[in-house]
This record gives sequence, C-alpha cells and structure tokens, in this order.
Amino acid sequence: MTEPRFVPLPPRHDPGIAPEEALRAFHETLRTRRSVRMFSDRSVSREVIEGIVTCAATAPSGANKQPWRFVCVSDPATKRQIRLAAEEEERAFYKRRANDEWLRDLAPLGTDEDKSYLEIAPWLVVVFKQVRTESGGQIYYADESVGISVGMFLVAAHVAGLVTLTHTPSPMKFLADLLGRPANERAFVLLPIGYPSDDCEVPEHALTRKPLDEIADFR
Ligand code: IYR
Repeated sequence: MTEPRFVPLPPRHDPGIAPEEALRAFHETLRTRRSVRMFSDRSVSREVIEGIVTCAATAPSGANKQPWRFVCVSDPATKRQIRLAAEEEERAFYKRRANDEWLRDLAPLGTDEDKSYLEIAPWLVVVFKQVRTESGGQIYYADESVGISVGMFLVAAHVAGLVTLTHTPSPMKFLADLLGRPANERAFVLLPIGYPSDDCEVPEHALTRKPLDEIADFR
C-alpha cells in the first residue's frame, strides 16, 4: 500500500471579478461553441494540438488512472483511410442500422454518409479509452473519465479559436484496427479539429438549449 501524502491546495489565480460576472463571460465563451462539419483545410500546428491535449489531460479520472489516449492524425493517407472506413459504416447506418425514430431525430441536422470533412480537417484526434492498463491492471469509471477529458478538449479547442466535431461512427472498432492500437483500448470518439470553412454553416436546430428550470432541480 502506498501511504497517502498531502500538499496544500495551491492558491488559485484570483479572477478579480465576482463569480456571477466571471460565469457570464465564460458562458458567452461556451455558448458560441458549435459542432462543425464544414472545415477549412487551413493547417494547425502540432504544438496547438499538443496544447489542447495537455488541457484535456487535466481532467479528473477514477483513481487518477488517466485512461485516455489521444491519437492525433494529420497524415493525409491515414485520414483518407479513416474517412473511407467511416463512410462505409455510415452507409450501413443510414441504410439499415438506424431505426425510423433515430433518422427522424437526425433529420434537422442534415447529416448523411458523406464524411469528406474527415479528409479536409487538418487533424483527426481519435480518443481511445483504456479498459485495462497497459500491464493489465484495473481502470475505474473509464467512460466518465474519458468523457470529462473530451469535454475539456472541446472547450480548449474553442478557446484556441478552433472548431471540432464529436463524431461517433458506429461501430468504431475499425479505428483501433486501422491505427494499430493495443487490445486494452477502445475507440471512444473521433474529433476532427481545425478552422471552419469560409462558407461554414451549422444547423439551426442545434442552437437551442433547454431552459434551466427543465434541466436543473434545486431543493
Ligand atoms: N454517426 C452518424 C449519425 C449521427 C448520430 C448522432 I446521435 C448525431 O448526433 C449525429 C449523427 C453521422 O455522423 O452521420
């Protein structure tokens, strides 16, 4: 057993404004984040992607196992392979796998099996979750942990002026195969990241957010 050791909580940088004001500003930042499917091919440096992954890796995780792995792909040939494999899965999804309710729910988003953005975006960040450690040890709350880190990734990308999409081609097994990932990892989400195209549009439908009284219950 490792004995616990504690250090004082480091002092936080003082925002210098009231929490209400800080939250109004932060909400304004978050509110303008959108899922984007129309990317520019404008390049993004590896350093910027590293900075975003470094932010995502500040997430809490079960027993601090940090079970996220970020595979960052800019190689055009690999992006093409991912696009072709994803489109194959999506064709099956739109033709057969999705039921009528799912297709009705997706209709206002205008999505289809064309995933050309997977080749146009300068980077595809494929997030894997570990279900076991490299040495076969246990992982706790893998979905929660990796989900939180992906949320932080999205916010970091937005703060950096970039756009992302949380893309989940289903099933995603092809990603582990294609990227040669070890047996203890499962694909979690595929995040194209870059700048929006000049003519970028986003679905109006996804603009709305439920009011606070519908999503929060104060006792
Ligand atoms: N993976 C498909 C379908 C899709 C599913 C959901 I749930 C969305 O919110 C959006 C799309 C696709 O990417 O087209």
